[in-house]
Amino acid sequence: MNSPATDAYSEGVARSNDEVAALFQEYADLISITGGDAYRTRVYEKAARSIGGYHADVSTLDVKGLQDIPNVGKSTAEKIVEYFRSGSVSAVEELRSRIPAGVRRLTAIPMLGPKKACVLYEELGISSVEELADAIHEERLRDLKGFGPKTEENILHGIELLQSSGDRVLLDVAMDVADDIVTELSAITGCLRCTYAGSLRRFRETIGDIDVLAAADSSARLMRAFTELPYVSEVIAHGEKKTSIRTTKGLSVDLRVVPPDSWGAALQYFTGSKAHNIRTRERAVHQKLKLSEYGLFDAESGEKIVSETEEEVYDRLGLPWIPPTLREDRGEIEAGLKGELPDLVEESDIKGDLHTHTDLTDGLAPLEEMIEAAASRGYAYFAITDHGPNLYMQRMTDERMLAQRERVRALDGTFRTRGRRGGLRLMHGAELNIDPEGDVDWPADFLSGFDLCVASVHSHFNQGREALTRRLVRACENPYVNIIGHPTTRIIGKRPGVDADLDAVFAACARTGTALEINAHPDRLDLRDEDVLRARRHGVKFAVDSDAHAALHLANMRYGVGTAQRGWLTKEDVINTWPEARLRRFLRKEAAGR
Ligand code: DGT
Ligand code: CA
Ligand code: CA
Ligand code: ZN
Repeated sequence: MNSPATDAYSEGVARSNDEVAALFQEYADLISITGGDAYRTRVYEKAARSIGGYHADVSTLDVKGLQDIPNVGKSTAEKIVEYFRSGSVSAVEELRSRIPAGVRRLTAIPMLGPKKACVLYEELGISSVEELADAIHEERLRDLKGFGPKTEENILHGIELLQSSGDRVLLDVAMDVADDIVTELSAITGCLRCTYAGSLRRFRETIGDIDVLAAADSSARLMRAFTELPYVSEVIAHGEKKTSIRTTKGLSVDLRVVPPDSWGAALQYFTGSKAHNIRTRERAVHQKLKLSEYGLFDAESGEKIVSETEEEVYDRLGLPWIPPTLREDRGEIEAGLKGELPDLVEESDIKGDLHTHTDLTDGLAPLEEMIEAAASRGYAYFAITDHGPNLYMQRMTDERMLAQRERVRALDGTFRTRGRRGGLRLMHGAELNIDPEGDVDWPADFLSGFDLCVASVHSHFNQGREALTRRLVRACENPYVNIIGHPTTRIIGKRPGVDADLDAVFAACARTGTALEINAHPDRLDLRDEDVLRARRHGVKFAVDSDAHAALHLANMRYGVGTAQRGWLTKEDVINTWPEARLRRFLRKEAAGR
């Protein structure tokens, strides 16, 4: 396993171990607050202390290795593995969900544990973040036992962190709800059109609220159906033009119903972004038009101009139709005027997935099931890239990897797919772990046997900018590393990306013929849109991958493609839209420097 003595006191160790220690301390608190067994509370408190003080990075250990830590038993070890795999522990989440809403609102603050939250709730009646901020400013916390000026400062910092991420939800969470609402409303008699607009249609990585738009001659029926959806917990506003609800999960949804002849203008308006709309409205003014949520009008006569489609609206403004994922005022208006909008990559262009896992390591599905799912998506090729031996818990060996390769070779071409006449083409790869020095799991002679290698950072996120940059650049320089997986390792709303000189990494990718991944997992979307835009200017190629750990996850590809579009990428930029022969040439890395 990967815990050489040199790692022992690096910042990375401290950080992973502290994270886990804090989590188990919280778990212990939660057990005690929810009236759990005092013995279990002590078990997790002791585990928290041992982990905080342990010499090796817990994120690099497997269940067995973790049990070598004093006070860590099998079930604690499994929770640690779960944490590093998924970013959370279901048992902890379950208890979190059982404490009073007031306390829960407070524990959303990153620096505030449930014990302190309970004290604040019970002693001062504080049940919201705003009330807490007020109480701190009024210095009302200082009299409480266990609170001092330092605690106040920590909490204020936590409130800042919380407010910067806001009440937003991940793209896939909003998408699932929106897809369902659109399906339900579309089935109502009189509904002529229905779709989601807003940030969701633009595929932003997080969503503030869902904006659904429908066209109908009369809105009453639609509005009623909307408020009667089974997961509506509250009707915030109920009107003829607009109705707002909150779902049981706390998500707000606006439904607007417009007459069919203003569908195009309304869709354009409510898709946004606000910044893009300000620009389109300026264009409208120039054309003596008025563009608003109510439609497109002649500015002088006030006469409504029929605008059944967005194309008509943009055309009136002297622009080609602009794809929603570009509507952020990042140069799309200028590009549109010059006829230079990119021909964006689309999900249907994707010929295969180049980063996926099976149950040989931490995936849930057997090899055949993953391949079957890939074939049913109509892919032409598909890569299996289980973890190498250097990553915690993976139990990978040379023999296991080679045995998998034989199975992959035997199944090559045997699954029928829309994408390729001779059946789905399989590639055998690996996801290597980039260690703190930038080295990967195997020596060259073993690596040369893979069709492709993804290499990713999975620990030691806090090495410092220079070390992290060198580490990623060294990985690019490895002739067997084809794709840098989830390049910044961020987890949206939970873990910031590593502090590396990304421009140096992008330049190294371009120079060495190494692709950057756009990891399509909605928790990651890494690289993010803005970094994609920057990397693209370096001439980097990209791989949009699901990093699926189960067959269902292959469908996350849509979020990766959305992110690629937000980074202005075309088919040419994305290696897994290329025909197999061209992809294989790229994977040989020979042409690097061309
Ligand atoms: P979100 O909900 O925070 O994820 O982001 P959006 O973009 O969905 O924003 P939202 O829900 O406030 O509004 C939906 C769209 O409506 C927005 O993208 C553009 C349009 N819109 C809203 N308010 C304004 C405004 O004050 N001016 C203009 N021009 N457009 C607006
Ligand atoms: Ca919205
Ligand atoms: Ca809205
Ligand atoms: Zn992976």
